[in-house]
Amino acid sequence: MLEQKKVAIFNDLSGFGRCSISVMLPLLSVMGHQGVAIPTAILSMHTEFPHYHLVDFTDELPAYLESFQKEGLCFDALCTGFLGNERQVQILKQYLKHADKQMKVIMDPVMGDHGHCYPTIEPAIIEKMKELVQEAHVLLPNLTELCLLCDQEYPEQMPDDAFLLDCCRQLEAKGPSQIVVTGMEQDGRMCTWVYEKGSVQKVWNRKIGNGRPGSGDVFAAVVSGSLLRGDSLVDSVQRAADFVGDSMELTLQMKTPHAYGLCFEPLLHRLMD
Ligand code: PXL
Repeated sequence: MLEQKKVAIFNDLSGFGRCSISVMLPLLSVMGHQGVAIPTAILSMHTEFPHYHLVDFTDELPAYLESFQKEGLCFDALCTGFLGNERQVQILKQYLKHADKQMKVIMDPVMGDHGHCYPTIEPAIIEKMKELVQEAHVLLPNLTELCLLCDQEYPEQMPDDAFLLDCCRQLEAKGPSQIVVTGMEQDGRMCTWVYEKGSVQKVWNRKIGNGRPGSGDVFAAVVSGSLLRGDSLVDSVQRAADFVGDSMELTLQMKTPHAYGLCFEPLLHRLMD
């Protein structure tokens, strides 16, 4: 590899529990890229642990981001994840206004799951998020987030293709042309929808266990890392879904507690080529 990609990771940094920047950095590194942390908050552990300690980093973000611009440092890609408050969404939007237009923006619009918003997600953030996702090239919502972004009721059954296509077209009309909808289950298997240039491919996987904290971050990092290596979107999604599934299988064998996230480290070597 003669040229490495620089990937900014705009997300929180949680010490224990395998999520966000803590998992995205090693995954991007093993795929040959240089990860650059932009922490939105620093936590001793993620918020599923009752005694987590959180230091909010929102006030520091404008100067932190400006320092990259002053040094003339550009990124090949920017990955965004959980945003803790409306101001962070605003700061990110402002940064994107002046950022290099070549930078691939890959957003996981973290807001909820299984038809419900996470406790920190207030209606005002959802409205801001609708504006922010217009700046994404690649969008990785789960079904709950897709519905929130498109003002649709969350369907209790797996939605039909027409529903998903309609939502993706609606989003594409305002920005992102590559959309990956995760977290759909049918007949005991997981289905990931890959929308690109108006058409759709489905990626199927075995359902193994129940999602763990950070599995979305592992998925997003592998999709991003593969895309930056030049793989197609559907191949990147297949690789990421397989890696999450295999990590989950290993995690269940290792019998670690749910909150400890995915034990993906012993499998990192599989992403090297
Ligand atoms: O993406 C998982 C995640 C990320 N960041 C924080 C979290 C969690 C899951 O609980 O609490 C702070």
